[in-house]
Amino acid sequence: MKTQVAIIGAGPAGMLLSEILHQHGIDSVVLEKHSRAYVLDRIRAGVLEQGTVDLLRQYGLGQRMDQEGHVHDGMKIVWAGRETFFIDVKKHLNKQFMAYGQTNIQEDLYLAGDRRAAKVLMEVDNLQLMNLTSAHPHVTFTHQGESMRLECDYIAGCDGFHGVSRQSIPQELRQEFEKEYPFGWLGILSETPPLDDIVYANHPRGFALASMRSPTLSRYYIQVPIGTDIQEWPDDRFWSEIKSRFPKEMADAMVTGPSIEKSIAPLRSYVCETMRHGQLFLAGDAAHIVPPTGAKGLNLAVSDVFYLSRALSAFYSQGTTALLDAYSATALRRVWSSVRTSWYLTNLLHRFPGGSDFDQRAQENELDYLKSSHHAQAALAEQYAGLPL
Ligand code: FAS
Ligand code: PHB
Repeated sequence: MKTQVAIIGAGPAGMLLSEILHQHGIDSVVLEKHSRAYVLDRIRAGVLEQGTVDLLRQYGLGQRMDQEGHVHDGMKIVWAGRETFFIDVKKHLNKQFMAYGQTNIQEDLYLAGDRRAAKVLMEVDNLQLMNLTSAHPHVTFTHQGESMRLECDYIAGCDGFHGVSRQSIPQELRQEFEKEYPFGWLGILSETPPLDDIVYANHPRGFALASMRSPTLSRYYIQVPIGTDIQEWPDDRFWSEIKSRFPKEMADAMVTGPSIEKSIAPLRSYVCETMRHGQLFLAGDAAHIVPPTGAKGLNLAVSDVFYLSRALSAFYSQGTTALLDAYSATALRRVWSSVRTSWYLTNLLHRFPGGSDFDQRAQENELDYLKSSHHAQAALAEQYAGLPL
């Protein structure tokens, strides 16, 4: 097989890149480890920055999002059950953000791929990236029991944190930055009407978050200790706990119901510097992980794809490699901005086991400053809404 760009991974990064390259007349083949059903079964992100929304609309991928998504002017922060304030993104930046599930985006991307008969091979195995520093790299893999070889000009590593692409960069060329947080998020999806706003809660019992996927689908999270066994959290216990972490009027407004999905995600940050090795370019979780506190993971995957697709389009249309050569530095600048914002919000809103009384007072003062300062709220609004691409 031969193509211009081999894309490893059919998650949001891989499928969005394939779609944008196609619209710029660039051929690609997408190679995915799992089945489409498996990929669609994963419940993940829910909040889209304005830049992500604009990019999806620009490439004709926003119709269902605009019909079913929920546009927000800002998000609420509640603190120890008493102080509530609204980070008004619309007022400060004249921007909004969209609540629309990653699962829906994934479905929209697969359907767009089907409409153009995209070359997406699912359930490939034993995938290896070869000759990355030559002008003619290739990928070997097995598919439906057959050994295959895909010749290409470039490889986009969109295979997530546990993929093979980042591991194909020699260790000595990778500078890696990691931070593990001492807690996780227990999340549920329920077919119940959500609260009107996305609400982040800092409470002595721990962090909590109220979000949504549609007017009839709610997404809630609570901070839980590392190593929590999900079997210890039947629905009744979850609902009682999350209500205890919100002010009474919000807790009373929460409509409870059976969970249709329940999972625990660890919180960590990771950044791989460099995002390029020879003809291999990393995009999305393959290169970086952020805690979901800032709703940045999926949006970072989209910004990587924006920069990489722009660079590949410049190469194939004008023969210039300047944007390809600048890709890693350009993408990493935005990655670190989102990593820092996610780190700031995670420290602001969670209760750290073993945290000192000093840490607690400093956190409370930060919340008090944020509540009372127009400038502090504008700065957070700018970061939460997403910096310009
Ligand atoms: P993905 O991991 O989504 O996709 C990578 C794809 O590559 C997968 O389909 C995988 O099967 C495939 N793959 C892996 N190895 C391969 C191989 N060797 N060969 C071929 N294919 C291979 N972000 C938010 O903004 N908000 C959230 O609330 C949020 N919650 C999350 C919860 C969980 C449990 C996880 C894991 C992540 C969450 N994220 C969240 C982040 C998430 O949305 C990612 O940022 C997003 O999926 C990134 O997309 P991709 O880079 O495409 O990676
Ligand atoms: C979600 O709706 O899943 C969500 C919202 C905001 C976050 C993280 C996750 O910060």
